[in-house]
Amino acid sequence: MSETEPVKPLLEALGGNIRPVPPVWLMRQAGRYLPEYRALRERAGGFLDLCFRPELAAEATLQPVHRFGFDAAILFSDILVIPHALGQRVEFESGEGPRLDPLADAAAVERLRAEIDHSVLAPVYETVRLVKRALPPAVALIGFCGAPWTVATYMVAGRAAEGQVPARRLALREPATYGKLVDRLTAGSVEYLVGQIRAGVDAVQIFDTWAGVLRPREFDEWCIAPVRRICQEVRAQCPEARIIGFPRGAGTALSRYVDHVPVDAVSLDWTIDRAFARGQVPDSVALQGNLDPVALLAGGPALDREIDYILHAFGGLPFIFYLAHGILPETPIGHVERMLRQIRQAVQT
Ligand code: 1CP
Repeated sequence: MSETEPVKPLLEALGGNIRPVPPVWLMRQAGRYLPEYRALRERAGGFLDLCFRPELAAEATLQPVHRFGFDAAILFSDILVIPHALGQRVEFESGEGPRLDPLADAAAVERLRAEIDHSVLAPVYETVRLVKRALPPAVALIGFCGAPWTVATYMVAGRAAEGQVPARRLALREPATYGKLVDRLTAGSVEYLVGQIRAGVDAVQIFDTWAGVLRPREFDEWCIAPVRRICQEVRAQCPEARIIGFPRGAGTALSRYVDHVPVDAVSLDWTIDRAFARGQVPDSVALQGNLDPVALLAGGPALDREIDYILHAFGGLPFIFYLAHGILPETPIGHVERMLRQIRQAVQT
């Protein structure tokens, strides 16, 4: 690496190198716990307006990096921009989460666009270019998409649904219709990730937030198979792509995931036993995780202890310190500062 290219600790870890101080970032690090985000959100109007206005989305992306000095920025967008780009109506009601026109049957799936509309996503790529120009050189930019199963759960139910019953019922009753939906999501996600990578993101994460509700066979067919295809097809177009998988709630299926999905790192949720996870994942795959967002919310000795456990459990491995799910809006900023101090001091002394 030349002198003009400073080391990005996050990319070092993804490349299998062990860092004395692990790189750190948080899921949903831009968000309502930050007063500057709340102010920006008010200026933007709707949530999708914020996602599709590059200057504002770039500002949201940069806010947590400027405030805390994280080792990575995550592109400010949402997994539901893909259904939007496939022609489904997507809205965000404030405080209520996403609302989509549910895909009730085969005809509704047929009515989706066959391919994503790139003009809808063009502003996201512009955000990537703006952020890249403004980021400190050692900070990596992470792009992302939702995994087909998780995105399908919102498309079929039209909202967050307990147990993801509507999507599972559709997949079981009408496998051909579900298969068609997943094929479109898979192809659209490949194009979307390639677009982000070409615009300049350093790595991408594939969020499978609802993988944990699946039976083993479903996990293999609905989580592993399409995400494997996404990774293979992205790598065919961008051989240098760095990919992080997040099969939330994979539990004992973690080893099947890392055996079959060609990821550089796997993100762990906070329910998994850390020694078990270490045993399941080969040395060639970095680990990312797995602070419980409630420990970060609680703060104090409970937070300090959790951080110590994590640093101890994943010491000596290529590892990225990460919040295992989205930061809770009521989390005090002081807890995030305390966490960073502890991670960066503990290992240096
Ligand atoms: O009111 C607001 O400002 C909207 C809250 C919000 C934010 C800040 C939503 C709505 N999305 C986002 C941004 C977002 N979403 C990011 C980028 C910002 C960052 O991380 O700093 C990312 C990576 C996501 C990804 C996302 N969206 C996921 C996967 C990760 C996860 O949370 O498991 C999922 C499931 C979504 C859907 C979604 N979008 C928004 C909400 C509230 C939800 C969850 C709905 C639910 O199931 O309850």
